[in-house]
Amino acid sequence: MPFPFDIKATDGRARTGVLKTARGDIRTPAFMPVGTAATVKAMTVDQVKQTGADILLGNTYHLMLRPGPERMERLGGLHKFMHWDKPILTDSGGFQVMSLSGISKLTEEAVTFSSHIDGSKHVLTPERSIQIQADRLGSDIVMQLDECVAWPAEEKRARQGMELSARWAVRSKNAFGTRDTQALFGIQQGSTYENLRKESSERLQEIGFDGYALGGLAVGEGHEAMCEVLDFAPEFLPKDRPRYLMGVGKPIDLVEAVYRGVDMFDCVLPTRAGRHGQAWTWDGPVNIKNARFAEDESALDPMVPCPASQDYSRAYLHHLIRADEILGKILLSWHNIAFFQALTAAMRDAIEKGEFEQFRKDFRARHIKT
Ligand code: PRF
Repeated sequence: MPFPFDIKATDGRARTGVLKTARGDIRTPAFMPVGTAATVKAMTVDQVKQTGADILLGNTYHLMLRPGPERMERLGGLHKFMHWDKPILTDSGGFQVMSLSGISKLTEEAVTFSSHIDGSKHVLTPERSIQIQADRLGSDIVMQLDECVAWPAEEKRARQGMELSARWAVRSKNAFGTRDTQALFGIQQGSTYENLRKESSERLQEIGFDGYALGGLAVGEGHEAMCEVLDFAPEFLPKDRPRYLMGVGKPIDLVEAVYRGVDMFDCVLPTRAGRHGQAWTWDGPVNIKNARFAEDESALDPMVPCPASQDYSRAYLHHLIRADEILGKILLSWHNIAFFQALTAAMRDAIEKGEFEQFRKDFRARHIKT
């Protein structure tokens, strides 16, 4: 294994640990800010670092279209390009093809799609995705190419996607080989079906990965249905390797997934919501555009260790967002990323103290408005 994963404490199914990479430690549970186009939107890497983020997520799909993988390699790779020296995990591209690109064609061999930027045609095979992530971008954690089946899916369709993903897992592993300073994660699929999630996990473990992701969730099934899948799906994966729930989620999703044994997350929510004037706090989401903040001189959250959360009044943020000022988007993105980092830090702390059950109860009581 290139990266040791030391589990420091467990509390029920929840765990806290450290994934040790060549570019630094990742404390789990971990939230990875999304840096789709070689930038965490509206933030400098120094700001992102200040929030306590140990790792960023990058996207094969976006970077292969612009600036292009070979150019990126000539420029020294993604870390150097964006001036981020900590770990980067890259997603493999298939999911973004399905959600963003024009007409796409999926075969046993590859996914063919047209760019959402200029309509140009591109092909992504499991092997090409590995090459782009590992060799061109220089990603620390590489994801296999998979197929995320839309929800709802009949069992037959869900099985197809799971089986294709399992065959692509073999090809991804063969293309990746074994490396000392880079890790490869497999992706469990199977929609909401327990038997498929189990079979998917078995097939992935036979191949052997450095970590395992749960894909195909948060695709419209809703919080309760996702939790029902998480009641069984993480348990099928090895206890001694990190488990990553892809594209999730809201703070309550993170808490409930950690409760069920998940270690890593990524989501555009904090930055995207921030750009639209939504601030996430311990008391739930707040729409800063709301008239009730027009003369509110309190900070967003004095307890979140971030200048954006402590140093500016809600009245000022309200004004900036209403006036569509760039600084409004910057400050709310910064605060939201800092809040998500504060949340994962608080979960790690609660697990270490053996108090996660109480943390979860308190969090729900305070965060969810009835
Ligand atoms: N597969 C990949 N990336 C993803 C997903 C998936 O299933 C999801 C689903 N929430 C988000 N990002 N490769």
